[in-house]
Amino acid sequence: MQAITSAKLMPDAWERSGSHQQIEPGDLPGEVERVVVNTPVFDVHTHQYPPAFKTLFSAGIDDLVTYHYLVAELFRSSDLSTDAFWRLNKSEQADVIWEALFVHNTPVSEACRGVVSVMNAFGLDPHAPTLKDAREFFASVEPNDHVERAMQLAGVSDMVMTNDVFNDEEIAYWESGAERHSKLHAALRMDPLLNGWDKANQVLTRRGYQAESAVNERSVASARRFLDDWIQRMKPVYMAVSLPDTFRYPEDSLRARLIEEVVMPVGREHKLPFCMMIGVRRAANPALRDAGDSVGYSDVTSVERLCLKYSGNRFLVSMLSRENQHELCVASRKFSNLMPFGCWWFLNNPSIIREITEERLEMLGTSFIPQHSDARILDQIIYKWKHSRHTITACLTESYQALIRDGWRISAEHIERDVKRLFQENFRNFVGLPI
Ligand code: RAT
Ligand code: ZN
Repeated sequence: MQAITSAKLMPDAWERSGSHQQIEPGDLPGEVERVVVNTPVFDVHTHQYPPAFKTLFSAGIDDLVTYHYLVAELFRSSDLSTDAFWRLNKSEQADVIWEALFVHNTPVSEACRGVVSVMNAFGLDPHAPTLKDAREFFASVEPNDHVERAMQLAGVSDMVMTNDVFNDEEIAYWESGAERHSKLHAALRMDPLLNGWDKANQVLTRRGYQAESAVNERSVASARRFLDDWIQRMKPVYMAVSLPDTFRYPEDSLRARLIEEVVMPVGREHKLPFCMMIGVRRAANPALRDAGDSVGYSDVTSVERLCLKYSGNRFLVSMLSRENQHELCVASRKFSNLMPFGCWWFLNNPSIIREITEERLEMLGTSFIPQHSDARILDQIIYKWKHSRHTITACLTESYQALIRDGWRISAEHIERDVKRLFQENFRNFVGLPI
């Protein structure tokens, strides 16, 4: 009795929300779509660079059509040998792919459909027999304007880059003070450090950070100093690595020692989350180069052990295998220092995004980061976000419909709050950027 009386005195969630504009069930899909389409997104993992990083800046039709996802698809629809393909220059490669995948076949795959979507966004004809007009169009676009236009068309407010501190070409731009872009945030990527210490220690030594093949005191001190210096220079929003499906923690390995003695302390000191993308089997077919990587089932208990032992560190985690997604949701329910993000690479297909996003909504509410674009070519943000928004709208609509069936009244303010959290706030809070 007591409980009922006090419950009546409390304003209910509806009144607390300050909104009285209940959405009629028939209007719900349109309303969710309106909010999802109009809420700018923080793209938490891309391979973008500012135009001032000239050779690394990638945009336009030849880059789009030679995207490594499409290179892999070419060899399923063409007799050309990989050797012959790699002997062609980029425009010739694009012509071959265009002919095979867009002229002689219907471009129904996700990566092909992406090119169609981008061409339409710029008023180009995806039925064109050649790439001539598209080339002329992109040649006329000024790179800085191109970045602004692509971000605006994609509804992207900010992007996180992938900044490989072991890549000599990239670090030359940083050292020369090449102009940055205020909406392109750095991410300190360190794959060689954790996946190939045998070479990484030589790079460190060559750059003046004396390291040895053993992970001893001297190597650890140098590696930490190296990261400190690059954090100072890049001001990254997180440190990142991609890891193979065989990644285990704890284990008796150089990688585990480097994580414990270098990455974790540096992360705590600089308050930087550690982003782990787990499950890639590099060079499954080396002849395909960048397109030759594959996927493997990984171990989520290793992630849990890290989250438990390093409760003062934060972990952004994406896993490549579809079979790992449910376990990653369960792990995220146990550890608030774990933030699952995105539908990575081979998962970035509508059918799988749908499944993963529904699973996450059911198990984590709105406390996750639904997607990242992984865009390597600037224009890809347009299609990747258009496609993801379409699927996220469907998932959210279904969640709200279920909630309405259970007696909840939904308002535009609820939807706006949720989408803002998913598209901006979860990431900003996790990495410590202002909302
Ligand atoms: O999705 C991709 O383009 C992959 O080749 C990788 O870049 C992956 O996303 C990574 O960051 O390692
Ligand atoms: Zn990536």
